[in-house]
Amino acid sequence: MSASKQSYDPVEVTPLHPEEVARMRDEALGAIAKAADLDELKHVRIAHAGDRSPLALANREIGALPPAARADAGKRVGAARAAIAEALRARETELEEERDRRALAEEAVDVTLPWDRAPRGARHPLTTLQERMADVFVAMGFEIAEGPEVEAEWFNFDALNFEPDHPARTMQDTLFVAGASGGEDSGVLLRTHTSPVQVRALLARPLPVYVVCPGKVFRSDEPDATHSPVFHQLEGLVVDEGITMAHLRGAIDAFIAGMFGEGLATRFRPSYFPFTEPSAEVDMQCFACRGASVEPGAPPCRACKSEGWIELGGCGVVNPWVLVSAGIDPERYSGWAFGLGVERTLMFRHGAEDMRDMFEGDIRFTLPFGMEV
Ligand code: FA5
Repeated sequence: MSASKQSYDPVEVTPLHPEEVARMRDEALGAIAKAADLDELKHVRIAHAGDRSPLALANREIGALPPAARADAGKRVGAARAAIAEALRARETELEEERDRRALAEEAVDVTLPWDRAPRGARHPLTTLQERMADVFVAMGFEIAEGPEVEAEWFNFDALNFEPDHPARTMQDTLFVAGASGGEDSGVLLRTHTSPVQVRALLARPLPVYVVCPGKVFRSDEPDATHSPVFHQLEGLVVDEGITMAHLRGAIDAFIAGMFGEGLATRFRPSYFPFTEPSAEVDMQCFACRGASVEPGAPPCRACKSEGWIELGGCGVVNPWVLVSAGIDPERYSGWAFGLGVERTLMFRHGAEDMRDMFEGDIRFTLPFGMEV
């Protein structure tokens, strides 16, 4: 800093020498020209035109000059600062234009490209799983059979050996289609399982019959985490000569290997269905923990709720009365059948906690299953 005006020492005001002012100006102009973008220019502005820049500091020295020298020095410094300000303005305009040009090029939209008005849809995970389950049997030589969702009571119950007073026939379990009188005596209902397709297939096809039937079924169940009033089943039916429960076990094992991989055990637990005798509930060893989660201290398993086994559905040897209903000689032919729940399979196969997510239509549930069309 300079001393008082009276004791002016020319050595201390070197910054005001014409060469020095010119050097500071040229240095600033060089830095401005070199600034590659607006950010860099901002730093150059602070360094060469800010309050602490060399020329601003030199400007403060003017007061320390003898009065005769002040005007000259003031002009020099003023001209240098004006040149710098002008160069900053010009470079800023240039860099702004360059930035805008780049943004326009980078964000350019080709309005001639083809586009989809609506996002592409995909099949529901239940549909693809149902097909995959059926495919395992198709690969073993089974055919796909179908039947109506609005079904005759005879196919849904009578032909399957349900007694006239069986509780499943009441409105508590079954959704009847109102008859002319408006009551439940129309003889028409929403099928409660895919088993009526057994009888339809036996009536429509020549023997032997090897079919699977995927389809929608209806029950007057309250929706909760593991129940839905509308759900899907995969029915399987074989009727041929010499068929036993051993063939059923083999087919179920092949299905599990096809869907979940080799080496998982199965077990049959005694059960009751009017249309199979003997009947069983079929369980598979948990594919996630392979039964290990039942061991004391083992980490819990979400797939089987640490039970080690997963319930797949019902099955059994076709009751001879069903064969008789379809006009087949039970002395010559025998068969087996099973019925698996597709929603429950999706739940344990993919760790879905709540069945309601499957039909509430929120794509946050379906998207992780992929966009298979
Ligand atoms: C039956 O429906 C028999 N027709 C299965 C059968 C076929 C047995 C052939 C023997 C021979 P069940 O009512 O247990 O059985 O249902 C079979 C499967 O459907 C169950 O294991 C379960 O996975 C599924 N299921 C049953 N009720 C519901 C429901 N409300 N919501 C979702 N899934 C269900």
